[in-house]
Amino acid sequence: MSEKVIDVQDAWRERALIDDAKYKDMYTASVSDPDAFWAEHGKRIDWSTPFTKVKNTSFAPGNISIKWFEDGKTNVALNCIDRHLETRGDQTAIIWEGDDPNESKHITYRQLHAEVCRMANVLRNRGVGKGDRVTLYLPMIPEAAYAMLACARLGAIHAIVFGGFSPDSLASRINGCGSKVVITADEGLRGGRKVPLKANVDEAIKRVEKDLVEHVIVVQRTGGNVAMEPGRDVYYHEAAEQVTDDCPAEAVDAEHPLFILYTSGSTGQPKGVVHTTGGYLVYASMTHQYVFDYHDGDVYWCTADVGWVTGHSYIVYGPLANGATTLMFEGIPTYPSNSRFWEVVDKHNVNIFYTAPTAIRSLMGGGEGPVKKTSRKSLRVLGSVGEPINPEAWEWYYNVVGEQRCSIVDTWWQTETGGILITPLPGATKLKPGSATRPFFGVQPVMVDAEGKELEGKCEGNLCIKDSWPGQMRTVYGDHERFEQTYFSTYKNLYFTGDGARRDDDGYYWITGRVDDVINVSGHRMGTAEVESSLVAHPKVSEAAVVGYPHNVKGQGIYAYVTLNEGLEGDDTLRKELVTWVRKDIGPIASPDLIQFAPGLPKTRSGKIMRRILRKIAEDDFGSLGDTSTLAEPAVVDDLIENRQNRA
Ligand code: 6R9
Repeated sequence: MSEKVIDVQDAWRERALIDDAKYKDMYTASVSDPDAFWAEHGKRIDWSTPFTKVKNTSFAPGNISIKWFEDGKTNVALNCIDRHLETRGDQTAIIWEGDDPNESKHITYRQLHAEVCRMANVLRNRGVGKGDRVTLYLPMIPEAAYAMLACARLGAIHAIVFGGFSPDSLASRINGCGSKVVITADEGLRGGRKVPLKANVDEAIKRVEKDLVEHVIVVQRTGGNVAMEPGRDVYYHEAAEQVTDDCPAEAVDAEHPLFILYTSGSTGQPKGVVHTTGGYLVYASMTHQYVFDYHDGDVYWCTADVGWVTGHSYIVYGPLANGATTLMFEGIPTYPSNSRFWEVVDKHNVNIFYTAPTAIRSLMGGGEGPVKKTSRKSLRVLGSVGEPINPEAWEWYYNVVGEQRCSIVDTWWQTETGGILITPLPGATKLKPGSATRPFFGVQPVMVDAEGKELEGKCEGNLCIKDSWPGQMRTVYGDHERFEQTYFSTYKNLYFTGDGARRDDDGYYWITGRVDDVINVSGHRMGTAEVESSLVAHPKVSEAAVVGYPHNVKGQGIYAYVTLNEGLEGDDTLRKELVTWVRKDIGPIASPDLIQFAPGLPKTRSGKIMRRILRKIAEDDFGSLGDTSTLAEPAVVDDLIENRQNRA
């Protein structure tokens, strides 16, 4: 709990789009008359048919309905590409930096237009049109952005699956949204290692509904030898030779879906979060401009992967809608050395840099040397996203990376929110290390206690949002009831974020992390239920309970309590077997860090696992287990403590 306050520096304020007075004025306007505010800011994108209606939203029980700009028509690709051609056709839209430091290229807006049109024509020739779902399973190569924008151009809906997910996870997502077309690459390349993407797609397709996937389009990245199924699979470069680079953009309704992105929740399998066209683009572009204080000519770099929402909103859609130069990085922060991020900053004169606390913490481990040997003079704004940033990492980012010259924006948001909701603005907000500070325009955070009572002033509780903003998700794909249940049933008339937070005397928010059964591992969301169901599917496992525990680099690690079938003994070999099992089943990001074999789990008399106790033991903080009187068998707790795996 750092009480340090860092004032807005004159240099930040002088060049900034928004200063404190302007923030206050605009914020007040945005919440007192949202219709007028968003009617004005809705014009930041081009509309084929202008909207006359602005906000039409309801969080009322039984009637959750979110619509913005609903009678307007537009197209995201037109906004991200075509409208810039006249003024900035020759400006770089995307700087691509390969995994290998000797490989990079610049793609102008004019080139982007041609590439996206080609990709759209390749899709169109395979029957893809408005409303069709297309699954993307791609590495961080420009074709990932082309494919997203090509779908948008046709009014098709992309569903990106992060390249680190297993064939099984990919299969359930292809099935879930019913994609007839999959776009992938032969292999990915990260940190000098190859990722067998096409082979994974082949495995996945064996597990999806028969005959669902009609076409697999394969971008050649490494040139590796991959199996190609005649009639189904085609190399992208071959298909692209057959088409022109001219493709009309389909004007769609503001509420037409742009993409589906699967994300983990506290129960069941991942949900398909649906984002639509108009409101999403207005919100993504506006937050990108103001939060990063983006000015024409700036070079902006977000290190996320397009497989996550941050890549959608802040590598592709927000920046390109603003006519920005956005850098796309294929590699990892530690390859070929710990200096890589900063070398890339110098190579491309990056002004705005946006990454995750886990990356900062892992680089901190390597000391200041690898940072200091680079210049970083071009940097002006440093962003953080994905998990709470601890004050030590914040200070290192500020002092060492930014040399106290750059403002830090700790941006809190979620897949569901489409864009940043709580954040400093560089020219407006005094900073407190570890705090995401204040709400963005139109966002009304509300703190509630466990009973749903609204808390006033300084407090600690559960973070909810009172009213809709244009970037909000609209539904869970194919399951609106689950949408209502997950986000609007816990507290009436409020969107519940799943996060806990504290609010201080200045009205600043300090996000403390998830209060539900979601763990955040290196900024990646994982549902404990998903890991548990993977573990219990192993033939030797009878029961499993998974919790998060504090991890120095990852933020949270995955701690699994596993009960084996009668008569079986756990050992390190079985531990490894279970880790491999989960990696294969879900993907490497779900690998348990610690596994404790537990003859019994602490349960209430009604059979509910008492996760609170399991969390405490996993945290190595068993002195304060709280009330254990409702346990069916109190003795299991002693065994759990004795054999705990995290002796911090
Ligand atoms: C954008 C993104 C969302 C969850 C969210 C929260 C955590 C994200 C944060 C943060 C503290 C920040 N989170 N940003 N916690 N400070 N600046 O990460 O989306 O993958 O859906 O994760 O991440 O717990 O609820 P997503």
